[in-house]
Amino acid sequence: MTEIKTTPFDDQKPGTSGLRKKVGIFQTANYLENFVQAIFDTVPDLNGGLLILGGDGRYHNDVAIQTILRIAAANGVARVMVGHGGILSTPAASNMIRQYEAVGGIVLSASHNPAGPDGDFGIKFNVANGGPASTAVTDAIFERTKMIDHYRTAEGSVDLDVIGDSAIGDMQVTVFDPVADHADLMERLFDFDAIREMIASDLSLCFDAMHAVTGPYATEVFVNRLGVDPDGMMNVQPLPDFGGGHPDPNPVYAKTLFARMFADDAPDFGAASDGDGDRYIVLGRGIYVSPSDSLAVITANAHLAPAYKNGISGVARSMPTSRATDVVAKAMDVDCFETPTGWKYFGNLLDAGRITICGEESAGTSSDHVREKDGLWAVLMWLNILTVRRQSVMDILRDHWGIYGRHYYSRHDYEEVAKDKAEAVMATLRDQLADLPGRQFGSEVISDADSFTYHDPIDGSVAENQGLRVMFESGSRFVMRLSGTGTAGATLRLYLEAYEPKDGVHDADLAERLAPIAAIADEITNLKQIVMRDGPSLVS
Ligand code: VG1
Ligand code: CO
Repeated sequence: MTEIKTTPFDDQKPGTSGLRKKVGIFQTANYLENFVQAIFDTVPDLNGGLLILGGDGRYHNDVAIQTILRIAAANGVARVMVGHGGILSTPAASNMIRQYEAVGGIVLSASHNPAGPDGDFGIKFNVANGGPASTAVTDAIFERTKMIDHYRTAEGSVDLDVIGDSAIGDMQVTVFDPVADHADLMERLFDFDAIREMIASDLSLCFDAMHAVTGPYATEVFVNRLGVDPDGMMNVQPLPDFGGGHPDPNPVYAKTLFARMFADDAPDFGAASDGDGDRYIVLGRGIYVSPSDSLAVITANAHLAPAYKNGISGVARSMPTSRATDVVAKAMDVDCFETPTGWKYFGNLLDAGRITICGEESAGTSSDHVREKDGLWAVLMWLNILTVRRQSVMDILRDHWGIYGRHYYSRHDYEEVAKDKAEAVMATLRDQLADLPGRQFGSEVISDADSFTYHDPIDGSVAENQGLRVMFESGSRFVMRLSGTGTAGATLRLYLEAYEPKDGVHDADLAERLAPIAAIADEITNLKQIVMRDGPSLVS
């Protein structure tokens, strides 16, 4: 064991989902080392314990894993379990931590952000429940990075391509195949026999893994266990640069899948996942299911899947996620919690058994089977629902809107704008919040406006400044917040939502239906003028 002198970096504060920076920053001498040592300093239980380690396979993954293994050995970790080839999806990591009772896990991912030498890299620490560390823990790690003056490291490395046991110093290293455990878990939750039968008889399916981590997991589940024709599987080979693509499953970046699902000979069902396998999208023939709607449909239908047949204890959604799920929860008479953006805020509710299902507008949905969002889980949940209802995706959505009404929903991202400009937009809105209620814009009257504060009902912690909300009497809403996952400039997110009651018009054009709310948001915040853009750079 050697102690290496180092000096702090001042920018190691984790964001919504870990520390994310350009690859070049992570390649700076001691940058990764400092952050990893700060984790070990903050979580002393890792000494003598089991650590789960892996990443989404992006560029620099393998190098970073060897560095972390050496630091782990020097900090007294008893055993590390690493995904084969250093690859581990985020939901599989969460499952491994729980299944093998690890003290925690380190997941290397920048999720949907592009990869490669000029792309992004990220590191996230998950705790013993399998979920992302709470803000209290990430704040403590950040404090530690500001005063770090040395890190510990050992000699050695491990061949990540060979499954089996080896060692670095006294630390045992096990390279394992993570795919089977996750597939087994899915098989315990869903009715694979019924899904296999439906796929064999009357459901055509295609799945796009976007050259990211989900490929092997999806192949095992869909092809090997459910009999899907391999022709339906797209981009299943994980690549360090994601094939030059952008593994963010949305209408813009999953263009090929969208084209396929909107073609005349489209399959019945389409889905995709993101860089680290925690997000998903679902499409039917000629229809894209908005992630907020997907959460609501899953909430209303989860009891159709074996593991959820006794109902759900409650549900939670992140604040900017549409309120479609709230309407379902009310009808089912279960609690619906509204949490800040980021999966870490669901952990306490899941651990306490207050919720069974939770999700975000950004295409993450999951349940209490792990403590991360789980893309494949959500896709399988849809398939399980289809086996029972025997309807098209489009008919399921139409039925849903006919019962609960429709929340037209869209997110407008203004990416890579100057930080001061993005902050000026937020300040413009924040300064008006108190005066907005009662004001009329066209046919819309504002009922409420605030800055979202979350009071965790389990541990009493408070999270302030989690986004600005403007609510209308019609049930419509817009929300504005700054992204906490970007690596260049600031990304301003504008979330638009318009409510149409159950007997209203459910097949209007999405952009047209939301245009009045977008115009009001722009008028109040002066957004386009301040950031000097004609419109968003990404609509999802
Ligand atoms: C985004 C999403 C958020 C998600 C987070 C991590 O955060 O909005 O819902 O939890 O990414 O997802 P932000 O702060 O940029 O809005 V992932 O798939 O990158 O682990
Ligand atoms: Co992700």
